[in-house]
Order: sequence, then C-alpha cells, then structure tokens
Amino acid sequence: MTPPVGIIMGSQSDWPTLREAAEILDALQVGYEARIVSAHRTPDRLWDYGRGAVDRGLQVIIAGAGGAAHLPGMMASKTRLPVIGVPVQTRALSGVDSLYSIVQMPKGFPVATMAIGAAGAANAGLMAAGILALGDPALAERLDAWRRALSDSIPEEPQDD
Ligand code: RP5
Repeated sequence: MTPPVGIIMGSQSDWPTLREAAEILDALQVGYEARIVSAHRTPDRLWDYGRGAVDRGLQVIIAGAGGAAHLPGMMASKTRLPVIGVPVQTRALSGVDSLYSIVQMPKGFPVATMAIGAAGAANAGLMAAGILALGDPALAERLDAWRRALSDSIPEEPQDD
C-alpha cells in the first residue's frame, strides 16, 4: 500500500539531510517511502515517479537535492501534488546554489521551499504533516501535541554553560 508521503532525493549523499524529514514523520506516525530519484542521473525514474504519484495514492512529495537542484521543480512540473523542496547544503556554495535552484520557480509550478539543510528537511516533514492533518483529526492532535512539547522544552531563562 502506498504511504501518503514520498520523500525523494537526488543522491544517496542527500539521505543524511532528508532523514530529518523521515524522523519527524516517524514521530508523528505518518507513513512515507524514501527513494533516490535524480533529475540528471535518472531522469526516466523522475518522470515515472511524477506521472504515477497521484494514481498510486501519494498525497505530498518532499524533494531534496543539492547544487543544480532541479529535482523539486521537475517533480512539480509532473504532478499536481504539493511538492516541498529541501535545498541540501553543498560544499562549494553552502547550499545557496541549491536554494536558488529550488526557490525560483516560474509562475504556474510552485515548490514550497524550505530552509537549507537539516532544519529545512525537518520542517518539510512538519509541513507535510500539517497538510495531511487538514483531513486527519488524529494526526492534527498528534501534531498539536508535538508543537506543545517543543514549546514546553524551551526554558524561560538562559543558563550559564
Ligand atoms: C545532486 O547532486 C544531489 O541532490 C546531491 O545533493 C548532489 C551531489 O550528489 P553526489 O555527487 O553526492 O551523488 O544531484
């Protein structure tokens, strides 16, 4: 059975970043699949994934890539499902290249672009959960509880080291 969230990434080297999204989804008991789908190295796989996404029952796609990061935008061109883009941090340009590649989509094909790196990937998981929670009251409650726990973990006063 197809889970609601597809996590796709351009390379195995992106997984340590995208795993942050997976861990959030695990914590919120949201099902996902993780796949390597490269815009440049496996374009046919990208096409097939995008073409079949709706019919397979996916509801949200998280797409992470680094450098010339065309994966999220190309996926948005192939499916009407919401695509959440995660710019992976790169060595050469620190992920600014990834961010610019993902965020500057032309009118008509949006990608919801997160922050660079691990925080962006975690937020992609939360964004996907928030979208799914619109039609899933039990998930909405779990997401509210997750947010309350985060707030409760923040001390009111700073501590000395
Ligand atoms: C992109 O190229 C991937 O998303 C990755 O972030 C970057 C480098 O890939 P590898 O050379 O590590 O496979 O397509």
